[in-house]
Amino acid sequence: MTEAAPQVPYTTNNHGVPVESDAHSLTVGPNGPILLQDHYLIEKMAQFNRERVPERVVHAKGSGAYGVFEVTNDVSQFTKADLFQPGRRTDMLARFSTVAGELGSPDTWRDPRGFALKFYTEHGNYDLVGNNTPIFFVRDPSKFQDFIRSQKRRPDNALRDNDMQWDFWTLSPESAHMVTWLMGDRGVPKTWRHMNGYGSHTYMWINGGGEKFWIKYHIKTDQGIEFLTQAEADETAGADADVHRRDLYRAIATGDTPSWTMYVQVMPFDDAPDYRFNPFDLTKVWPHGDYPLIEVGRMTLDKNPDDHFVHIEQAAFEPSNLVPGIGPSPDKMLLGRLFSYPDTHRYRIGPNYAQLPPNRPRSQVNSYAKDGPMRYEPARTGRPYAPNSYGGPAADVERFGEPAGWQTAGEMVREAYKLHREDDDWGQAGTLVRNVLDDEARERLVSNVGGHLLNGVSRPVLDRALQYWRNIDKDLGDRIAGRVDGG
Ligand code: HDE
Repeated sequence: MTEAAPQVPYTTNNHGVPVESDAHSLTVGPNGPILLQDHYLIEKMAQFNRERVPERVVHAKGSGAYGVFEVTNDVSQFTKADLFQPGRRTDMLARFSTVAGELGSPDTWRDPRGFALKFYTEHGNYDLVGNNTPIFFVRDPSKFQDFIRSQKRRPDNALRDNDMQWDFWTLSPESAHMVTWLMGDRGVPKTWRHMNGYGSHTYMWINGGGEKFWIKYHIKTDQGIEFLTQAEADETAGADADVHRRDLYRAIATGDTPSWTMYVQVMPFDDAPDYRFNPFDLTKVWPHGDYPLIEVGRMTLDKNPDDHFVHIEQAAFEPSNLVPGIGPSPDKMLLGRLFSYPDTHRYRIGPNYAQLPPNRPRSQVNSYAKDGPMRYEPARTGRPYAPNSYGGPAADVERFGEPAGWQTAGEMVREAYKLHREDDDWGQAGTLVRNVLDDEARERLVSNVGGHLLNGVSRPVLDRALQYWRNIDKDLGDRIAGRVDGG
């Protein structure tokens, strides 16, 4: 038996009992059979077999860090949310991710990036679960599962398949704006530090007087936007699949703390019905000329997790975590998401996931929930029901009783949104190509799309894809067709 050096603590099993060896199982003689009473060996093997929780069905590969959000402007006229009040500093957690790849997939695959934020506010957790894109591929939650399956692996050969991707996109023209965005420079950020985040959906803000506003979040990188070309991304995918994870960890560890400035666009509540676009359609942006950016505050990430699994893999973000002063909007995608996330957490992590370190509110939790697998926090009251006459919590209707709602009535239907006067599937995508991109960015877009289409997309999907790009912009579509036919 060797004795551990004095400064090293002795190994124990999971129950704190000192173990006899780190290296040798208990056998009958040095060559002999292993004994069932070697419960430490059994504990090691059994624990190992249970080390994984299911990976996220989307956004599996990612990483994140803790930080702080500081308010830098007075937006109290628009929201009473405590984290947005002047002078307030709120601890937070951020997680960045790719969407379609699995847990071990390269960080530099062309994909949107998740931009999930959790703010530990005085009134519980506020989660802003956005992407690095102000828009999305579809506008009805019923199409999300189909969309994701078209981006993931085929059931027969377990390969990703560009034909499948373009098949879905070209049969779903509402994807045009987002696909244009994805195929452009921002489809592969240089690092997570060099990309913007967006709330993407429209949300509601409510001020202290009960007045409501529609808002969109923009979280702009203070490091500047930088991207990788397709060639750089492909090379990096092989050289360092974890390049973005590594970059964020290194930056924070060396004190090069990244920060982002949060802005909102604010639309008066009554503008919505007659706005030129449907302001709740997730495939549309609100032009800044209509609703300019208003600064809110700065988020800085300054603390790496000491255990990735505990703090990042088990982090549970959910758009339904809305605090007083912030509400949802009639965006059908957002309303679908309000159900989906807590549901996946109960399956992926377990019903008491809210007690784990990254998810535990820093404010009081006076819920009546009790029991369930892995519960370790005692119930808050000896009488687990409301109302009770033994001092259990009671909803403060006076302060928090007003739902963040809007008026609605109508027949039950399964229909697309009613169109506003400038709503269509191609217009904003065309504006992006013509008015936002410069010549070089347009050329890279042609090259990225051409390369993608030449990689396994066959007729008739290919013909539809060329028409799709001509619908976005005739000239651009012709250039892509030239690339594909000449290729
Ligand atoms: Fe998600 N999404 N999503 N999503 N999403 C998940 O939740 C879902 C959508 C986003 O770092 C899942 O915990 C539905 C839009 C991020 O942990 C799942 C719909 C936007 C993350 C889920 C959408 C997002 C997720 C998988 C359509 C940007 C990673 C694991 C109605 C505005 C969060 C999980 C993290 C993760 C469902 C669409 C962003 C399955 C049903 C739009 C950043 O619940």
